Amino acid sequence: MISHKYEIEPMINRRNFILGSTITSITAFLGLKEPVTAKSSNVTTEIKPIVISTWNHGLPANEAAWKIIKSGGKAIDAVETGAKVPEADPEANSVGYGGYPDRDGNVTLDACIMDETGNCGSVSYLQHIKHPISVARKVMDDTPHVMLSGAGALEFALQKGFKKEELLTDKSKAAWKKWLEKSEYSPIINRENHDTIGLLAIDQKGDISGACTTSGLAWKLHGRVGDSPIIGAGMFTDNDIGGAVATGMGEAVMKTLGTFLIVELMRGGMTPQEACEEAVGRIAAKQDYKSFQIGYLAINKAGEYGAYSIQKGFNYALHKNGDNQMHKANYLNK
Ligand code: SD4
Repeated sequence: MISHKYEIEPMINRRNFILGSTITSITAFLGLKEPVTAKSSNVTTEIKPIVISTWNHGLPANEAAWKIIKSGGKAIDAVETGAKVPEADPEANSVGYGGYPDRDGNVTLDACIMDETGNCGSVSYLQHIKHPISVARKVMDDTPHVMLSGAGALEFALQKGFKKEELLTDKSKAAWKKWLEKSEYSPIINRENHDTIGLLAIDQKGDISGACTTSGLAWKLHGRVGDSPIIGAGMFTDNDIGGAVATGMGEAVMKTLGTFLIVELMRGGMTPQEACEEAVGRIAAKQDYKSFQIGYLAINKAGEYGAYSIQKGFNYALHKNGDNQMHKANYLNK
């Protein structure tokens, strides 16, 4: 297991390493530049660019992210660009524009982003801005802070040139009105009326970044903030080790700082799959896990990935070796 810092091999040395014709032709197929290797101590590992993200809306998000990776761009730009796809999609009723509102009819958004240097930014309880992930990026890039919330986050976004918009679509409003008829909050196990997007990417330099964005639980209490904007809960990356993202009932993730835990478990030697399973196990050990869903995705520096959830039905999009496909995660509650 890789638990050490990688360095990019100088161009001149690359050819001395084990990059055979197969790798070269795969790379050509992907349209990537010449293969790059990463080296630590005496171990040389081929860098394997990858994008992985939660749920069905991960497929178009991965496509957008992969375009950036393929052209030699940075993982941080890839995950931001990918996250913006469902944020802008009115049919994605759990993210950004068109997201289901809280029980009082307000669409309130949470998002966070983290780059290869360990820098990160986040917004919580942000209203009227279609792309909270880009506001989180501005918090990261342009301020000494990590998180801005509520009215202050909105003010900051407007100062940065973001447009104030109505995010509640007619369709989401109609769904809310229907819910109001009974005003009962009864989570459906798989969706719980929400499907956050979390993305992780490794670029051609081997750098890792992550992003997570959501409108949170539908019909939540006004003011409720979930795990998605919390660094180490909804998403965490460490460029030496790997990264993880979470989806599902945010309260359970926050109680265990799930994505930080996964990265630390990988640092300790677990594979991404083992780490996701252990993190789900930590929740199951102390919480009534049969009543809610949590899904985790993780990648490590070697480009290996893992996925695990509490309940059946968690799926994810994986862009790897030029192929963008949906996969079903294994799960605990059988
Ligand atoms: C939240 N974790 O607000 C988010 C929601 C989510 O799939 O992930 N939905 O609790």
